[in-house]
Amino acid sequence: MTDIRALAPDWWIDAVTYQVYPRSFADSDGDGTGDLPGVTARLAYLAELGVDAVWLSPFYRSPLHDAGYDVSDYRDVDPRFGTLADVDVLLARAEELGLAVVIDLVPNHTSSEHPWFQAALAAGRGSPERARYLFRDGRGKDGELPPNNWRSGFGGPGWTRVTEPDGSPGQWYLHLFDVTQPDLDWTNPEVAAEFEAVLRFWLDRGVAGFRVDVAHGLVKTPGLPDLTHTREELADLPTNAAPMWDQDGVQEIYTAWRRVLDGYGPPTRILCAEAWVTPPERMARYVRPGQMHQSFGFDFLSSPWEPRALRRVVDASLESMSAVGAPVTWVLSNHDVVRHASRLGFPQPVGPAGGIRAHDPQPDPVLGLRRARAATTLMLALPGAAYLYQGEELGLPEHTTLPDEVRDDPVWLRSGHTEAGRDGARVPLPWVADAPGFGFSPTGRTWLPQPEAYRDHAADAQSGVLGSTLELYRSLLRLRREFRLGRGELVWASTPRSTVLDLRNGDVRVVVNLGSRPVDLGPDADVLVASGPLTRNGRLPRDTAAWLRAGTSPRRPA
Ligand code: TEU
Repeated sequence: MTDIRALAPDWWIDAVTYQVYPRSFADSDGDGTGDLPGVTARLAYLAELGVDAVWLSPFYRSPLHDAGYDVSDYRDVDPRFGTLADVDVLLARAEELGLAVVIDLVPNHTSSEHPWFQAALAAGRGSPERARYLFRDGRGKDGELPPNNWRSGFGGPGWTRVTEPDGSPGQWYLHLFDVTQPDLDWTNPEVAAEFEAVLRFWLDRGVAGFRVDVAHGLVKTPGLPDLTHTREELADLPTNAAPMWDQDGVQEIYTAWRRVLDGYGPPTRILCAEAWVTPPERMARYVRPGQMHQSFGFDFLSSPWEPRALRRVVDASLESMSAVGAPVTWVLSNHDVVRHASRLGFPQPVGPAGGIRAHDPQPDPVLGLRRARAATTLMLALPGAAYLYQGEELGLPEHTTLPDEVRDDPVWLRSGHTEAGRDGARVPLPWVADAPGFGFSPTGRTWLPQPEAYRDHAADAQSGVLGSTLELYRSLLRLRREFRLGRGELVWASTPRSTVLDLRNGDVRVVVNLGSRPVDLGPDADVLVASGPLTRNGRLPRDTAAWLRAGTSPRRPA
């Protein structure tokens, strides 16, 4: 089994973790779907990029109705992604390269093809098999109405009625996501015991931790009461105003998991919460002492490209996390949101969700990439940990013109084809500009078509090219490590109302120009790295960020 003892004991505090979405990272066997041997073959690229860890999105056995977030066997690999032996090879290679490997854990729901759910269907009402999930009788005269008014996050009702073994119309089961993702009942000790065993199964194999899917959803308000707020009201309320999200009991589950993980360290095996929770003080509850280690800072990801908003989010994130002694975990992109090189390419701020279709207003790719590079340059200068999403180091835009008929995200289906969904962020990566499928697979097959624009973004077209996004990321990661920025402390030099963010982290000064005019960096500015070229007279253009050696004289306050 893999030995990860070479990692620093507290490697995760300032780690930069690269999210691999296995289906779309690299395909080794030519079937057009990425796989684990494909990942292993490219781990050296990630080590060279300069990240500390890799997070793998699910590769478990799954019917892939939600791209693997519908798990039918938590202890096996889906044949499309490889085998358990491939996991071992991957972990061994990662260890050689000094990379920690974090895997995805999906505890809120299983696949409807999981043996537990199949057994629940067969066993009928009132059985212990049903008690692992949230089966309820319907309302109405004959139980023909769902037990409550909850909706699925993907669209449509949150409940589906089953046919009982005798053929009669039966109970309903809850699914906060797709119909093929029945929610587990976390008040059932059998569920808790099973997941502790799953944790151990993977920890024993040598993983360095888990990203916990929908970490804020496992506990529901007892009695499953109706949701009494409208969508519009909920937008302004704390997340826990909804009876299915961020309920108080949820942290008890993680306290128990933490004990399991602590039995394996050092180095620390981590838990990272995927919890879309506001306000930040509630989010901080997930990373109090004795609970999880990290929780994605989605407020930063969701912030408009606007100086005051960014500063507020950065401050609020640092404050709320430091109050519980946890680092902030910064992130700008993942497989669920519009890639930041496109999200930031609209003149008006747009939210991270939804997806973009061919007939929608299109982002400006030049503006988007320029801002994305500046945003990453800011993010990687901030104290704490950070996550990168595969392809962002290539400056990849979202695929915004995917033909509707190839869309695979259940969001597209369940929203009644009103929301594009997340496929545009999940397109196979371009590795080689002049190869079929841009080198994603040896046959050129790709499970989603790649846009022609990906040619210019191919890794081989950027490697060694001065000014490329790939080289920018490499420089940022090298300098971040050298100056220990993840362990530093942020001190603002600019005023809160300034259109320029000017801050200091240890020996590095960071300037981000969000105003309209180029900014003078001072007479002896020593620029370590910049997200884009400076003007001819050495000024920092709009939507550009730079790291400078601190100590150079400050610019006139903006
Ligand atoms: O996402 C959970 C989540 O809370 C949502 O933001 C989700 O992205 C949104 O509803 C999409 O419109 C996690 C995974 O990251 C996502 O890929 C899965 O689909 C989801 O859980 C269900 O497992």
